[in-house]
Amino acid sequence: MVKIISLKKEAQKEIKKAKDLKELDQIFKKYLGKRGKITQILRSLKKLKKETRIKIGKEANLLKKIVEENIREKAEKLKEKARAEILKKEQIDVTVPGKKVILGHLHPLTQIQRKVEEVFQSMGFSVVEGPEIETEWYNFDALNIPKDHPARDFWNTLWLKKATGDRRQETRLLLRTHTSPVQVRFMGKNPPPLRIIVPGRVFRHEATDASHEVNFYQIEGLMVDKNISVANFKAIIQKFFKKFFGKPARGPLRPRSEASEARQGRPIKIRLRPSYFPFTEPSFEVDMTCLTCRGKGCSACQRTGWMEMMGAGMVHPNVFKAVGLNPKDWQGFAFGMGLDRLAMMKYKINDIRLFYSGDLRFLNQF
Ligand code: FA5
Repeated sequence: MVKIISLKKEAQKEIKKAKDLKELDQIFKKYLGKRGKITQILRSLKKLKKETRIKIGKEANLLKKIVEENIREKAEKLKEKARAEILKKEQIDVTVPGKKVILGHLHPLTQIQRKVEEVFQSMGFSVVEGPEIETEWYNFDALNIPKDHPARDFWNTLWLKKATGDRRQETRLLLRTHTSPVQVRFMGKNPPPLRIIVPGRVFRHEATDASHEVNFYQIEGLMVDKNISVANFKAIIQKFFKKFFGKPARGPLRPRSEASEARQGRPIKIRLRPSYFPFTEPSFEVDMTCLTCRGKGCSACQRTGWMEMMGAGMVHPNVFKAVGLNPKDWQGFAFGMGLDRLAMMKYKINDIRLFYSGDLRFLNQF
């Protein structure tokens, strides 16, 4: 009897102390499991005399019921506590301010490229692309610049190493020095009439300064049809400049529109200068008033007040012949515009190298 009373106290103390269901399960096994303390008392009953067996049996069964009940109640409490803890963890405080997601934006040169594409597309031009690794033939020969022609010196070229002993490589490879090879690639596959622009990266092995980079972007333009003349080129390019500089750029550095420049007595001027390119005849260069200094002269325009924006001209008969077209049937104009320089003028940036600096203080302004 004494044993039963002390066992009850012992079990109840342990049940009260149990911190989780695992501990409670151990307690169950200790007292009520196969070899549990209470189970053993119940099993030993049969060895007792009838009178004692009835008395002890009654007490032991009562103890079993009480301990079972205590364990069940404690299990409920522990489960409830665990549920509350999970709920607490999963709680969402809708009033907590959200975390700010940092979004990037398009590079200013990409923004300018898209704007240029938009303007030319509105004038019926399609956007075409070509490879940055080009063959010597497309970059030079097909553009009427044969080997040993002095004009090859205009473009300081980055040549790619030939795989040694590779006889199959008939033509040398290079990093294209301009977007003009795409004129030939496109005309070779698409019969005129045609109007295309070709934006893309070009490479030159030359010293950098405020308006020259080793790696920069050009936009080639090509229009081929019957009866095309320099007048058509002038009209298209004037319209382009008007549309491109006419509207203020997005971003904090908004250049004044052509109209407002004109009101100030300082209109944006464009001039055509006679020039020479082996793949156009006649050839010219197009300059515009340097908007960084408004024509006064600065480091960006090499103190001339003018920024050279593009080379251009009427497609040379030899280029038409290289793609199997009869120059007597077709005429066209072509131009190669410096995209970086357009961006410099649009945003009044005085050094081309800023575009490639990766400096966020610069880039975040656009
Ligand atoms: C050419 O590259 C010719 N392919 C352009 C052309 C196309 C002429 C079609 C006729 C017909 P040029 O080397 O001048 O020409 O370059 C054209 C433009 O690219 C320049 O007017 C200038 O705006 C830009 N440019 C040239 N070199 C650099 C440089 N190192 N860094 C940044 N922009 C440059």
